[in-house]
Amino acid sequence: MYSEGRKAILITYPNQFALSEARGLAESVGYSILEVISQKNITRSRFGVGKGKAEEIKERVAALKPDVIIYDEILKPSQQYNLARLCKIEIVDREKLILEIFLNRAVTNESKIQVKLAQLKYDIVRVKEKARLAKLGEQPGFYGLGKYDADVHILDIKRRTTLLKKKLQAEERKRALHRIQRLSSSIPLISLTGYTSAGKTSLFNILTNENKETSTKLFTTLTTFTRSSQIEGRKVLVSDTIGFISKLPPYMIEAFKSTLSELNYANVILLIIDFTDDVPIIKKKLMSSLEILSKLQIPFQKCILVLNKIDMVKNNEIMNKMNELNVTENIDHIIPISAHLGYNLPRLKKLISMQVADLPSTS
Ligand SMILES: Nc1nc2c(ncn2[C@@H]2O[C@H](COP(=O)(O)OP(=O)(O)OP(=O)(O)O)[C@@H](O)[C@H]2O)c(=O)[nH]1
Ligand SMILES: [Mg+2]
Repeated sequence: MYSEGRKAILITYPNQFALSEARGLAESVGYSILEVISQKNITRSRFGVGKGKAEEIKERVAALKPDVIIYDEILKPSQQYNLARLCKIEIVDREKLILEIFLNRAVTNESKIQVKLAQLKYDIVRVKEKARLAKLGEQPGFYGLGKYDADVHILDIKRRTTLLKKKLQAEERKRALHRIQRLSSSIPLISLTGYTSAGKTSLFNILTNENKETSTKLFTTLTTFTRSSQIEGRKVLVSDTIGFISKLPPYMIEAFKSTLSELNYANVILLIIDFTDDVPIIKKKLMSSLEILSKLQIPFQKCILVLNKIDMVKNNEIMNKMNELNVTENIDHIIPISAHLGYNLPRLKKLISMQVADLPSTS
């Protein structure tokens, strides 16, 4: 794994959602968290945290000697540099952490190129900051960013970016060709989507008799994977997709747009929710999922909200939680299921087949 065994101090917000998500992200690339420092406001201008807190972090770094600080926000290069210089340690901000995960998980050519492009975008703003500081007479070792001459580095990044973009276009053309073939066959496409770890691949495997990897780690699936299957006697295509996460940097949505845009071609979207979470967390995850769907201009009428893992939720709690969620104004169809036990799968299939009933049939 990318950062297997690297020790980290984690800086995050003082709430369970932020903490467990940040810990999940960090641990899924192999970091071990030595200590968590939480603070209400971690978006201040100079260090992210306030000056006093920054000094406290410096002391904890000196005492615990971690390899990195994981900072659960997207930092400006100047903030990242200030904190790195104060604490004399590499700062892995949320953006960098997500990049590491993607780098670790990308398997197809397309996703590998997408991740590399996103990484170059991340690097170039930092190299530019380095050049700016050098002009001011600073000696900016960025802790973790190489020590090359900034101008050479910028040229090199630009050259690599152009090359990768060309390669990405070629991959996108392949994907578009597949899509045209699929559209012309007019077989309905069912896409599974939702927050990372909600159980998309688990449901995909049952719907298609596949055996794709599922795990408790975040972002197990990075690549859209499509298989044909039969639902209620009708031939359909089922697509498993990359999971969502809160505070996904906008250019990463951009980087994964061609992967995500597969959702635009779906006839039915199964928006999967991990129903074992507490209601406030479900709401947050649901909101960030809906936000990404609306950024992709996907109409919510196409969605079926699938509340998964109800084998882990008590019967009386299911109704209570559904009432508390109160999302019916956005989405017409809601169904609790268990991908593990197969509970309610026949009903889900019935719902899907009703949604595609109006499409012209080829089989
Ligand atoms: N108890 C229970 N666990 C489930 C169920 N469905 C999935 N899981 C577990 O939830 C975890 C995540 O499942 P995945 O299917 O990998 O989730 P995913 O949405 O594909 O996740 P990413 O690909 O990482 O975005 C795994 O440990 C599954 O075993 C379910 O119905 N009940
Ligand atoms: Mg998956």
